[in-house]
Amino acid sequence: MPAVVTRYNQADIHDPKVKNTFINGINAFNSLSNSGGEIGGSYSTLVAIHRHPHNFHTADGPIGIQRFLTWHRVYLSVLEYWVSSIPNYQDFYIPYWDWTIDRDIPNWLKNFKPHVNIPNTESIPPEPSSVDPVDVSRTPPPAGQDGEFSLPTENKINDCLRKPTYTEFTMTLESLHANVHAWVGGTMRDLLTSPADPLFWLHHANIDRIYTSWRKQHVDNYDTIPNLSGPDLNMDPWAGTEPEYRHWDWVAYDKLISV
Ligand SMILES: [Cu+2]
Repeated sequence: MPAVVTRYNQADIHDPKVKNTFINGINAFNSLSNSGGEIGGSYSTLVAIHRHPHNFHTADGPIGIQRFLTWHRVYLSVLEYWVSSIPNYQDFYIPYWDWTIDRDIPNWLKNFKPHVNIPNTESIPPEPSSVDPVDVSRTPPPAGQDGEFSLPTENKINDCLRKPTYTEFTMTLESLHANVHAWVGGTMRDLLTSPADPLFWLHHANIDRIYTSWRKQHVDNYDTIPNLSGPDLNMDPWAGTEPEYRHWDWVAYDKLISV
């Protein structure tokens, strides 16, 4: 894992170099071939891991509920690890999109919709014949108008941060997070493709920031830690267990939320 990374609010980034590092870093990672042999070592194979059975959403059942936040926490760090390993991109990090304030797709990312050849298989490297080509698409409602889904409000997030137990907190947050996927629409709405959209990472960085904020306000006891044991603690396909990622110190946020 890399040394300490600070993730900033995308709206506060005014240095074009930082934005270019994000966009060009993902493009460089996306241009690596699928056949590096390292799991998740190219953008398309990393995206593909989100379609493999690693039990990390409520839809996967009770264990998925408990693994959602930690699993995605590792997933984000793995992207930062790989992209920052590419020459010239050592400063790469994932900014976060605070959709409670910025109620539209960030302008600088509106045209960043890469083409990703997602391997449609669990074997790494994948067979060339089993690639699911995706051109990132989005279908948000017109600016200023309500669509079928709405972005979570600050009030909703504050209510979520007041949930006293881990299970209540994570279930509420995952459900609010799903609204953002549905609001963006297109590639983001389908869990088989969602991480292909670069917005996925900014959205999940905000979710992780909310988790970090909640964590700060809750000491570890039976009710405030994920209810996991045995192999469910392993954040497969990567090494490391939930307790190791709970109080991570290699990622920081410029601002946390206190309620
Ligand atoms: Cu998500």
